[in-house]
Amino acid sequence: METIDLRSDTVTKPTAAMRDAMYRAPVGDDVYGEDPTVNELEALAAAKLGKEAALLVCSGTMGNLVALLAHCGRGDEVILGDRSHTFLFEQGGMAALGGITPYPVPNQDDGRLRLDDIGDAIRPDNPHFPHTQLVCLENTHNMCSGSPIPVSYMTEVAQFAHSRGLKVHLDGARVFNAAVALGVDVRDLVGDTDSVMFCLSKGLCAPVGSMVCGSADFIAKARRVRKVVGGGMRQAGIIAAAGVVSLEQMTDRLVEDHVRAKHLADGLAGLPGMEVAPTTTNILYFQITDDVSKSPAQVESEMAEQGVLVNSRGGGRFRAVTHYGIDDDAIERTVRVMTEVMR
Ligand code: TLP
Repeated sequence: METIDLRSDTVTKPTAAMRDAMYRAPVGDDVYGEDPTVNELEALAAAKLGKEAALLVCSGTMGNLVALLAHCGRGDEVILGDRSHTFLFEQGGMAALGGITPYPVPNQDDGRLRLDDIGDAIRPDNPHFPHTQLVCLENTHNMCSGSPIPVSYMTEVAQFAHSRGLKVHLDGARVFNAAVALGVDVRDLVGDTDSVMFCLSKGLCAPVGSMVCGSADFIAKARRVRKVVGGGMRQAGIIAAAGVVSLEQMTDRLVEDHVRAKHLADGLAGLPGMEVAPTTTNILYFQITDDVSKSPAQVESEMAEQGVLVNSRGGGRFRAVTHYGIDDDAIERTVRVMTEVMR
């Protein structure tokens, strides 16, 4: 029995086309700027995102950190969501390594930050306060049901931030999921942001890697920062080759993952003791209600015994993420297993 791994889209393995491209990739020393495959990937990513330049980094966490360190100096402050990945799950790297303070404001259930909350968080020019430098958004929003945030909102926040002298960084780990779900070109979604990080190694199936995109000047700074955090990779074309396949072949198919997440949501919605959050991308949250006699840990282990893995988020809340390794049969089997476990 094959395991159905719904813990994350990070579990995706490289496709046959990726392995082939990795095998054949021409490589060189990227710290000298001499890896042709890395250069190709960076040019492709910049063009896809509509930015002047792009930089390959090891991970999403490194990409966000590099972007923040390039935008901000020590003592600066960043406004971001209280449920954002950067605030919750990146070890406070901006503070630990960069002397940057996070100023969290409430994420609404669809992942947005209220403009008033952003406005209230901007520090006046006063020696008691740090300098506010940056607003960070996340799209799709991982902890807010994988919500895609529309172009109009992205523009509204960017215009507001820019009018107050702030820059905007987007944690777009799953920005292609957002673009596909909204039916827009990813360029339009990120057009008003000053920098974007997106991941190759989630739904796009590459084994390693994320990209930071922005103006040529910004990426030149980010390249320096990447080196000091140990991200100067040498023959990284082996990794970049898979990323090229991600961008050329794997973006449009993300819609299949969204349809399957919706099927899973529909299948789980009728089960007793289960509350299912709405989903429009590949991330689905569900909650085991208090009246269920089994503990969340028991539910999780009974599912695992039957070969279905999900991510436990505490308090009976679970996350299931669809991806390239999950087909229609896997969704049907998951619903069958959950029906049995919840009986
Ligand atoms: N998210 C992972 C875990 O860390 C939770 C996942 O399984 O969803 N931004 C967002 C919005 C993310 O969801 C993640 C990873 C990152 C950044 C960090 O990317 P990596 O894992 O490549 O450092």
